Amino acid sequence: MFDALSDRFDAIFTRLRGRGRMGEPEVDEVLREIRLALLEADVNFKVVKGLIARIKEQCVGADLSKSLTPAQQVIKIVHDELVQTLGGEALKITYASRPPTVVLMAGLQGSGKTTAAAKLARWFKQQGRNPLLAGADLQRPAAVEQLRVLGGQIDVPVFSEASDPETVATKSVEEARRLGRDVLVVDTAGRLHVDSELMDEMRRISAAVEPDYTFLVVDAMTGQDAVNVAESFHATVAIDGVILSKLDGDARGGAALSVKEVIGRPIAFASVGEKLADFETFHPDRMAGRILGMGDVMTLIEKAEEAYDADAAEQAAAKLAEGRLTLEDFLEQMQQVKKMGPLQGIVGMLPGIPKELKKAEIDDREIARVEAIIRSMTPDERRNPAIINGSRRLRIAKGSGMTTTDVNQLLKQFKEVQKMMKTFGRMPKGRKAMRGVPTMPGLTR
Ligand SMILES: Nc1nc2c(ncn2[C@@H]2O[C@H](COP(=O)(O)OP(=O)(O)OP(=O)(O)O)[C@@H](O)[C@H]2O)c(=O)[nH]1
Ligand SMILES: [Mg+2]
Repeated sequence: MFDALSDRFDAIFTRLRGRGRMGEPEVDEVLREIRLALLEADVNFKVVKGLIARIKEQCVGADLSKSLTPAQQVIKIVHDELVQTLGGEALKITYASRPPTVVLMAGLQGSGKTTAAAKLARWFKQQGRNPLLAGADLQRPAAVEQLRVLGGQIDVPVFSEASDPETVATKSVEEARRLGRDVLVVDTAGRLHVDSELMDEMRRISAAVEPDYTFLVVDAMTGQDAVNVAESFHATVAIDGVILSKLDGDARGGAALSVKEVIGRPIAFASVGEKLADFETFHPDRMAGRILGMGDVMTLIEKAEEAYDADAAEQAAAKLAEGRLTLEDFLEQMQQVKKMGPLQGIVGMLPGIPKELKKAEIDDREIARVEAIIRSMTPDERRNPAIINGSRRLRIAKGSGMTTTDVNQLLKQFKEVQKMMKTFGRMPKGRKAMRGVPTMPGLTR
């Protein structure tokens, strides 16, 4: 998502950096390019118009002609304005003083409501809450079952019954109180289009549960219609926040980004895949950074911390500092990296990584091969690779189904990592910033 837009900005900024002083004509030219890039990414034209006007106003106010690095200044202005357009700060949930905190899901058919309801429940669990899911989509017989399956995966109970959506919603609040559940996420039925039937149902459910938050799930692939849909829902049930779903798709996505500006409610969460863990708080600054090609270090670190065992990290760090990294550690690190999900996702978030590398296929199978080789070694060999002679090499190659060249290559690679780690080890010890961020053996090739 946003790849095309990100590429465009990359090109614009690269050209911009080559510039010296800038007057109004030069600024206008850059703004024209930015405007076009946004429109091509399907950002709503009214949103683009406002954004460009604000950027221009600031560029002029900044008196770029006197600035030593006008390019940097322009980039910063564009960045800050984009952050504002995306909602400024990330949404913080305020929990109801009298539980449960009720969250109502709204959205068109297939937008990802049910999936997002379960993802949200998982997220609340991670926040130390005790959620209950309610299935108030009684349109499709399979809808409640779908929710139950998802609830089962995250160990969150699901309440529903064969009556009507309003009754289910009302009873689910009572059920949450009875079970001592402090958050209630209510899934609702969607329609293909916004129609009076859907709006009536939403209005009735909303009146029945008096939600603390009504989240509108918007499929990032829907294009300009997303803006109209958001306006209709907002007029009916007062949306508190937007959940952008399917951000992992390859649509241009700009329309979804316009929703905040149009209804004046923030994007609260981003759904970035089909797995229940593919869900994150939406951070406007990080998203702006990602779009403008500045990487997304914070999300990366959060992801790493979530997946990475802190103790193992500290032990590994201590070994690194002493230059005692063994192939066993190497293997362990690799498994940790694997836990973080497809490498490509992570590499894309790193700042300063050349575009070509971001696009390059980073092959998880490569990691599997390295793993196979290390697993075919004896513990002694893993700890002290120097003892691996010709016959051992042959045995390891056979055992792992690889060639001796593969084994040699890995050993050479490991030596390089070891050397690199020794350099790291000379850095002051206990650097907090390094904690939880594993080194990535798969990337040292
Ligand atoms: N790739 C991807 N697929 C998603 C995402 N969110 C949902 N999906 C998929 O989109 C499809 C529809 O999702 P649902 O959660 O069932 O959508 P819904 O809004 O509840 O649909 P209705 O109940 O029919 O209105 C499912 O196949 C999901 O797996 C996402 O973030 N990324
Ligand atoms: Mg559903």
